[in-house]
Amino acid sequence: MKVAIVGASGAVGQEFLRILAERNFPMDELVLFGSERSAGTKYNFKGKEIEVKLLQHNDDFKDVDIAFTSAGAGTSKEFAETITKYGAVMIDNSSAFRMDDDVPLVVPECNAEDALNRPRGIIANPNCTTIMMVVVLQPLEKLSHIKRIHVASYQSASGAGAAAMAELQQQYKEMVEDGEVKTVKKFAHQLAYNVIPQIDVFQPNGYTKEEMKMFNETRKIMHTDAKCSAMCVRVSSLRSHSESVWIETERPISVEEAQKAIAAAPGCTLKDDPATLTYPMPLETAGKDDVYVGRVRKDLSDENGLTFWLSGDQIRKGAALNAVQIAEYLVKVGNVK
Ligand code: 2RA
Repeated sequence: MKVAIVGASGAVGQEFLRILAERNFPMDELVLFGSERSAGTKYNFKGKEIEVKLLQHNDDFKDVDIAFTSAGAGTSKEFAETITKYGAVMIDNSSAFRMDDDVPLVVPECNAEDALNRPRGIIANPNCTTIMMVVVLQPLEKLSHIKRIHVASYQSASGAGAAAMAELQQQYKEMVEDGEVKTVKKFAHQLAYNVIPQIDVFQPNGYTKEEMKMFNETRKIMHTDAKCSAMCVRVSSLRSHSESVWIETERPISVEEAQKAIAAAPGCTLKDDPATLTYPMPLETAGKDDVYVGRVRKDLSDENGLTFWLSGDQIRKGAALNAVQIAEYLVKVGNVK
């Protein structure tokens, strides 16, 4: 088994290295690819130095079985043919192919089998905010069909990449040292000591692209007709996204039923005890694999409504971990090359 990481120097690329090592992913060789800026950089993987190769249109992917790509939608589109032409499975972290009919969009806890039907050799990894929400919606959908979803997100700097995380830290430093923020490049506005009610670009309907991803991707992953109305907000936490979710189900679900289903669901951890001020927070969920859920309660405005809070590491379950879990599923069912 030969595995490639495209975009090895990015926040998600670096997480791939850690997760593949931690989970002892079954492989004989790992190759790293990157842009001109990162080519030549060496990274340690299980005690061995691996040098990043320049991503080019050549035969470098001939023997590759699985390629994890995380270098932006433009690169994924440009290199998809080069990466897949000899049969490699491309598990793509960008938004390039997510809504294409001939590309499965997979969260293993929800629709692992969809990964087996990939006419173009590409499997898309969903948007981080969507991944974390559907992992929790899936066990609730089994209790009663979810008709409607409202969600407000609290997304950390990490969602915008490693440089954005560094910029947030720089902004806090500038505030302390100079009394004002001078560096504002990665976000539309200063993020330190602020929240920004915009993630990605605005669409003609007034929603942002991030918000429309939650609407469209949720339907594709869960094979559902549920409608999801989202408000996505960037907050000044460093890593791990959180979400406030309201659902309306066909029949009322009790808090106890929901808590039990969430606690038993793969990929979810219930952390819900108001008496001891126990609920998930990004500071604690950063670096963890599961999506953590708390504050489960009835929606006071809707008899069939339930509301809860979730928090999970956007770089892990929201990106690299989900992709590795897709690959683990393909290995398990013997469906790689
Ligand atoms: C963000 N969801 O947090 C995006 C990353 N895909 O910016």
